[in-house]
Amino acid sequence: MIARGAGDVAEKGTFSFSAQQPLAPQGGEKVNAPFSARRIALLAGWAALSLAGEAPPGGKAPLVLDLPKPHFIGTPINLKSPNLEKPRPGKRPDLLVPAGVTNVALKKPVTASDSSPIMGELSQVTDGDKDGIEGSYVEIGPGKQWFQVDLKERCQLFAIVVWHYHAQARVYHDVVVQISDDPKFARGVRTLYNNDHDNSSGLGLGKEKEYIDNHEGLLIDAGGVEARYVRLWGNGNTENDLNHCTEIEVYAKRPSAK
Ligand SMILES: [Ca+2]
Ligand SMILES: [Ca+2]
Repeated sequence: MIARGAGDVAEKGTFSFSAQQPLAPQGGEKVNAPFSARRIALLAGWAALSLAGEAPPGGKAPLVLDLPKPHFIGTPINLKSPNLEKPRPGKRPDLLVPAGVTNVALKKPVTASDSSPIMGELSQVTDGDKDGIEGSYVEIGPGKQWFQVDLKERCQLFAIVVWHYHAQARVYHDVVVQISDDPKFARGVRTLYNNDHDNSSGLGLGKEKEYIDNHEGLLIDAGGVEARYVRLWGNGNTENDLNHCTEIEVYAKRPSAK
């Protein structure tokens, strides 16, 4: 039995699951699941370094994410989409970030191409709730749309994490993440991620693969670029043509922290 929601409008697809292995905690990340003692010690050690404001050896350490609970396991075998990535063997590779980065998107203002959500509120994109349950996502109109976060100041960005909706296995189409210092994205736009392989959204040909949204979210290496605004584009998903967002996190250094 698969949870339904997030704009389901028809019995469009049936998913089944071929593997039943529980998801293991990911390196550099924590989930609501048991930890090994060694792993807790590693995380505690890194937390102590962060609190002390000291860079670990090499100046960087794996980004530690507070991941929500998984809602499905295994590989959906009937989920078809062009340009879909192959199942990943093992854990997601760690993303190394400088000490002291924080989620500067938390509680920041959110706008969207559709200012009247069908379900939820735009503020839910940055409210810190990443759960894959009813009531934890905002739904906006069909087709090509965007969500945008105003960080309120120019920050140095190292990682962006996006959760669309993860109560059910689905693929969101034409995922493009851009940054700019212009709230209208008319100038100075840089694209950090684009999986629109056929340019159906008209933002340029994307080199990334489509992926199945899950509790891990999409982790994007921002590489230290500076910007005030982050925009997440989308163009429907494998269940319907609506657009959803559960949370956007932006791990960055504020100007005062440099
Ligand atoms: Ca949220
Ligand atoms: Ca496309």
